[in-house]
Order: sequence, then C-alpha cells, then structure tokens
Amino acid sequence: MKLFDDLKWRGLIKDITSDELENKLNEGGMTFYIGTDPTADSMHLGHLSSFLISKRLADKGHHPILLIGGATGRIGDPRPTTEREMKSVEEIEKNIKGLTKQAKELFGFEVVNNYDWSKNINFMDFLRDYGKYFSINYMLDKDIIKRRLETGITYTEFSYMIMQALDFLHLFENKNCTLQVAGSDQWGNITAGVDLIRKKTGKEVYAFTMPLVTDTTGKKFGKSEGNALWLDKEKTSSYEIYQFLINAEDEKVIDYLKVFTFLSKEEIEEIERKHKEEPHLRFAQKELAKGVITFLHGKEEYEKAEKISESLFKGNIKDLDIKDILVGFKDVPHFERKEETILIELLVENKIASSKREARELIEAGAISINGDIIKDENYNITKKIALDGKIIVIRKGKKKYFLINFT
Ligand code: 629
Repeated sequence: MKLFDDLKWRGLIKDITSDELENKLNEGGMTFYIGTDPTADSMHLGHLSSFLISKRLADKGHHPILLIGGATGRIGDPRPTTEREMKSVEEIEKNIKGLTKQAKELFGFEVVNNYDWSKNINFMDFLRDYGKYFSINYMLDKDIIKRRLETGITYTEFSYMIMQALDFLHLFENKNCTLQVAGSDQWGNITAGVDLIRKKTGKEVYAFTMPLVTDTTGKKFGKSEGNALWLDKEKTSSYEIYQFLINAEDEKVIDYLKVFTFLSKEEIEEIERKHKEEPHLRFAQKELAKGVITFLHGKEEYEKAEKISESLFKGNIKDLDIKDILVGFKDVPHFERKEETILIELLVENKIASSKREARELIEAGAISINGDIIKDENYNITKKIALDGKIIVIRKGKKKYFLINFT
C-alpha cells in the first residue's frame, strides 16, 4: 500500500497543507521534522502516536529530524486554557538531556535542539527578520490565541508561534526540510512556519497533522487516573503500560492498533476478526500491548508484563520473582512492619479485616492467602522466615484484594 493511503487508512491525516503532498509522500525523499518541547525528561504515551509517524515516513524513504525545543521550551507553547509556569533553565536542560537520549534510543534518528540556532538571535533581529512577517491580525486569528484572549496571554507565549515558525525556516534553509508533522493541536504553529517560509523565500513547504487520539468519551487517550504513562520504563513500568492498554475499550482498540503499531492492514483486520468472535479474551488489546511495549522496551519486557498480569489475575504469585511482585503490586496498600505477629492480629491491625470476628470468618472461609498459599490457621506466624526475600509478604483477601507487608 502507498504511504499516503496507509496514513489515511490508519487515520493519521487530519489537516494537510496541499493535495500535492500526497504524491510527494508517496515518492519519498523529503526531509521532515517533528518537535517536542522539554516539559519533562521523558515523552509519554500522548507523544508516541505522533512520533511513530516519523518511523512510518522514514521506512518509506523520507529523512527524519527530531527536534527538542530547548528555545521554545524556555518560552512555553500556549495552551487553550492557561499560561504555563515558566520552567527554570536547569530543569529545561535536564529535560533536554532525557528527551534527546530517549529519542535516539527509540528512533535512532538525527536529533536537533532549536536553542542551538535561536540563542544567537538578538531581540532587534528577531523583530526585524521574523516579527516583520507576522501581522497582529494573523496571529490573533490562530484558534488557541483566540481562546486565550479571554483568560489572558503574555507577550512571551503570544510570540511562541514565531519561534516555531523560524525553526521550520532554519531547517528549510539549512537541511532542505520541506515537511513538518505533528498532532492536530500544532496546526497553528506549523502553518505559521509554512507562511513565513513562503513570505521570506517564495518557496512552498508542506505539513500534515494527525487527529488527537481519544477514548469513546472524547478524552485524550494516554493517561491513567490523570497520570501520564511515561515512555521511560524507570518512570512507568512495562506492566503499568500493559495494564493500561489491556483495558482499552473494544470500540477503540482497532483504531489504537492502527496508530500505535506497525502491524499491516491485513494483520489488523485479522486481529479484528478474531477479537469480534470472542471479545472477552481481549485478544486485540493484548496485541496492542505487545506492539507498543515491544517497540518501547523489547520483547522480554512485554513477556514479563504479560506474565505478571496473568499471575496476578490467576492469583498465583509463586512464579513471580520479587522484582516482578513489587512492580505488579506497586499500587496495592503497602504496610511496613518491624515486629512479628500472628495472622489474625495482622488482619485487624492493618484493617484488612474490620474486626477479629470478620478476620476469623475470612480465615475459616479460606479467603486469606499468604504468598499464594491459603492459610486457615488464625495463629499462623507472620515472621521474616515466611517473607519472600525475608522482606515481602503478599496477602490476598478474597478474589481480587491484595496487600503487601514489607518487613523492615
Ligand atoms: C518547536 C517546538 C518546533 C516544533 C515543535 C515544537 C513542539 C510543539 C509542541 N509539541 C507538543 C509537546 O512538545 O508543543 N510546539 O508536547 C506535542 N508534540 C507531539 C505532537 C503533539 C504535541 O511533542 O505533535 O500533538 C502531541 O501528540 O502536542 O519547531
């Protein structure tokens, strides 16, 4: 399938500067870029679908450049809602380091930092060489600026689009970069660059954006209980990514396979067919998790995440090692304890049971297991000797409730 048709089929084209781009994308050979500001030292799932486009284009003979916004990150891309807190230079530099390392590891493409050329522009030159090409009406007409006029926007954030525009001009003049890609929220910033290049050089450059990835309620996809899912596995484990993706909605999971994986149209249609037969097996969600985690962290990490999930689901933690257990049980109630005790005391002390009577009932019903074994003796000794690695005791109450005791 031709590149443009593949992008269309995957739902990766929302806005596009001209129909001409279809043939140019299919021909290959364009130098293009996608940028991210250093708002954190790692990208998150919200960046991934758009950054994966760089690999889709590179695989079809285009030349990718990934940009980290050391300069634009000092200014802050205006959000539709409120002014950003200005970040310290130290934090920005730390984030640039983390993002540059991650971009190289994940994609292996050339990475540039717009601070390298923007730092040399003094204020007078900025106004004469770039500001002169931006009428206030043009800038006020940008959707995000319009929305911010009520809540207020500073001169700093108002100037942001000119900075992103001069990036595109710089990369056009120095790297023959004729295409910028991004998520749809970037359309105003990108067209500012297309227009600046036309006004200054008379040349036409191109852009397209992809729709924001959302769930069925229209909410942006990629956050779990408000927390970003980082692509750095030291910040978000593969297991947490697995848990999030395995819970993708049936109505959206096929769309997610298109934008988050490199599975072909035929492979995705086959997955869709199998999934429709027995949706409760969550086969499509497992393929999504496999595709994303394997791309991010490798096959072994996917297999480990799947093993932890299966073990926890079945409740047998015996085949997990202590590291897996700590990852899998990251969000269950943790209790530190020093002294040893007996089971019935433990259950009441840590409010796993509301009273000795309830604790006794749970134990007699076989609803309490310690490190995977059902324990029916209320005087069972809770000591370091039974703890995994002499430290951890996993208590399971009923089918799904887990608690972790950490012997200090
Ligand atoms: C200078 C800065 C440029 C080109 C781009 C940029 C960054 C851009 C931006 N992008 C978002 C970000 O940094 O803010 N002004 O978080 C983010 N992007 C990826 C996708 C996006 C976008 O990194 O384009 O739509 C999220 O998927 O919001 O010369």
